[in-house]
Amino acid sequence: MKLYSGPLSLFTAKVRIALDEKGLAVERIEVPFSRESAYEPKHPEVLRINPKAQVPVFVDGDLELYDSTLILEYLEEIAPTPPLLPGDPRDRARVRQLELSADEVFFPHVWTLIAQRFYATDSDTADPEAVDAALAALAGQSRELDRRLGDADYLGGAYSIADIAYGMTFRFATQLGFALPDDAPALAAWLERVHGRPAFQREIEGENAFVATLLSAA
Ligand SMILES: N[C@@H](CCC(=O)N[C@@H](CS)C(=O)NCC(=O)O)C(=O)O
Repeated sequence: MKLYSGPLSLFTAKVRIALDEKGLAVERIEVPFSRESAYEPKHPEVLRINPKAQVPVFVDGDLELYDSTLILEYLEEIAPTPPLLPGDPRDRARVRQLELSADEVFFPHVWTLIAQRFYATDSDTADPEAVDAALAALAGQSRELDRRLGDADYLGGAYSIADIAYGMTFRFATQLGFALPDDAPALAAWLERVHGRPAFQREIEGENAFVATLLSAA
């Protein structure tokens, strides 16, 4: 199995963590990435396999897959233990919905922070109003997640792909200056629990090492 992987790609990180949680070994091919050129030039295999030209791309023999959500589904099918989806169909659907909302409802505001605070570093391109709106939206969604968690340890009851997706997305948000609201204590405890998992720790160490190389090259 092969994973075309972006060193700082949040969506690839979801796959890296799921592989680690399941104890699956893959050949990892890092695609070009820099702060100046982002994902250019594109890796030729990524261009060939993914019409969206994005990572992650996953290859298992003659199966070629793109999109982190679909890759996570496939990993669950081929390696159901330890499970990252619940057994009950209604609970599975809820977890899938949460995983999708991490990518499509929460992440777009994190993307604003990435665009504004990681890529657009000069005052001509920076848009402080967009940043304020993104931070407010993230705070609102954080409070909803806090209410949803209540006394539960994980978003879907047991640890799942929803925790992987939100756990990584919150990491990017907090790295880029988002602070969890003070009135979301269950969420803060959840984030600490998720980030404390060995698979998250290894992912975070790898990302920190890559960021250190970016900073030392700057
Ligand atoms: N929905 C896709 C999103 C993938 C995505 O946005 N990948 C980013 C890196 S995190 C990428 O390759 N960006 C380069 C580009 O869009 O040109 C997934 O879940 O895999």
